Amino acid sequence: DPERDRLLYGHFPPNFTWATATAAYQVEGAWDEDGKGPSIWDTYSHQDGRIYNNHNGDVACDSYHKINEDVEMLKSLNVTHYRFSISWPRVFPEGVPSMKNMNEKGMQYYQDLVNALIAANIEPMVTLYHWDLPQTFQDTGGWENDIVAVYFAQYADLCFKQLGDRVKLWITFNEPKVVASGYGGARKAPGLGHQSTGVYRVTHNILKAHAKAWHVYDDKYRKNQGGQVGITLNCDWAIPASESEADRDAADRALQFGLGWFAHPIFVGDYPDVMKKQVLEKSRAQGLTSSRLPIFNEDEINTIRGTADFLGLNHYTSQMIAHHNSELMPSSYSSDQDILGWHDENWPKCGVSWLRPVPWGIRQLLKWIKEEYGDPAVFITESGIAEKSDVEPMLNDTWRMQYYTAYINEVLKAYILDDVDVRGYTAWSLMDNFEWADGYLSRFGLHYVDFNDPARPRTPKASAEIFADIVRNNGFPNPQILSKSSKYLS
Ligand code: GBH
Repeated sequence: DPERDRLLYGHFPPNFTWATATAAYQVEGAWDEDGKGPSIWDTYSHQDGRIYNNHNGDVACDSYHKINEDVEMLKSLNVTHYRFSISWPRVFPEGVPSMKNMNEKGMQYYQDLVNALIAANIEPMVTLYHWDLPQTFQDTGGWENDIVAVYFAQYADLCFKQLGDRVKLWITFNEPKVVASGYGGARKAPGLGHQSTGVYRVTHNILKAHAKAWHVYDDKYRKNQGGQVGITLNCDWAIPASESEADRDAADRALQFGLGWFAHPIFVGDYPDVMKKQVLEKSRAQGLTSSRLPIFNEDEINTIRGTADFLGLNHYTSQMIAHHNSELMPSSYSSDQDILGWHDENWPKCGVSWLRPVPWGIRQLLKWIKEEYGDPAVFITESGIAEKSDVEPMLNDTWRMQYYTAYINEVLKAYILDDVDVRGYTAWSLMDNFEWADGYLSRFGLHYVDFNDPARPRTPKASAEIFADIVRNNGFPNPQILSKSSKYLS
């Protein structure tokens, strides 16, 4: 690919969406203030040994009390949008949503945040679910219990009703794959080990919940509010380890299990064929009479198909993928795929082991999505890189400048050279925050946060200036008018 390592000068479309993202549990703090109910992440973080150094999100960045500070940071980055999430148990402490059950003070925080953003000419992009399920629902099975899908639609309905006059971009779920992993043995709430069946039941219900929420918007709000509702999926690009057919099929399976699991039901209808075949065959070989992957009936297939006005994509890294005959037992989402994935040793490292920058991977994935799902509108809803608190340089984060410059330039190639309908780019994250099982050890922010200081001061890292420069230029000006960011492209 001759374009791969070359810099492309050019601009994104005039209405391109530039954003940074956060999530409620990772930044808000105030975990039990003003009537907020506990979420599964409060419960999980408060258990001994779950999180690095037993950190938790009790205070986090204290964003619940720092609307002005957060908006000032956003202004300094020139962004057009801010992606944040609503904490379900902050607005409905018992989980069950109704106007009667609404926690006025909790909802007021989001009202104030939305108003402050709009006053600053920054549009909100709101995620309804970034992993913090009300604990009350977990006590009856959480996402493995299909009634939660019904409650989710009611929750979405009331959020549209309260905020939809000003919020025009809604994301139902952030990374359902990761939500499910919390039931399948990953270091995520609720921390269960229901690996081989739990993960599939969870996502089955999340797909139903997503579709219900989209239909609520479509039926009740779209006409008057005129917004869009999508879903955010995370996926690494999959590079076949060799030219062999087996490895190319394996890379395709990685994408079908990784992205197709959700994108296929939503953009095409039903789970990907290869996933249905693979899990059924494995299940039979294991002695089960039916597949561990649940089955959608015709009605469900039709209700879920077509329920995304856009695809949100969280993309950080790529993997080499080879075919691998997994052991039959124990069964898991991972072994169901019959693949082996790894990072090429030449890719640079960063502060988290799962992430190595491969800028050209984002362009390949965007092209794949365009072809596979009929050219949907795509917003990159997260992308970024981390340093480790104690080891790496904090403010002079040259490698983050390189990361954003190179990744965004590859997104530009997807737009200009491949004609991908990419609508926006979002940096993860506005500031360092509670990085789930890593606690405050891994830092993804464009702003440094001092977690030892009760005031949680925010300081721009060097990358903040470069990101703001790219945003101000809406891309990469031509060689005659070099932008600051261009020097990070070789
Ligand atoms: C995003 O997930 C999340 O949406 C965001 O909240 C988070 O802060 C951000 O990434 C940075 O991590 O530890 O080896 O088991 C990105 C997808 C999926 C990447 C789970 C890390 C765990 C790998 N993530 N994965 S490992």
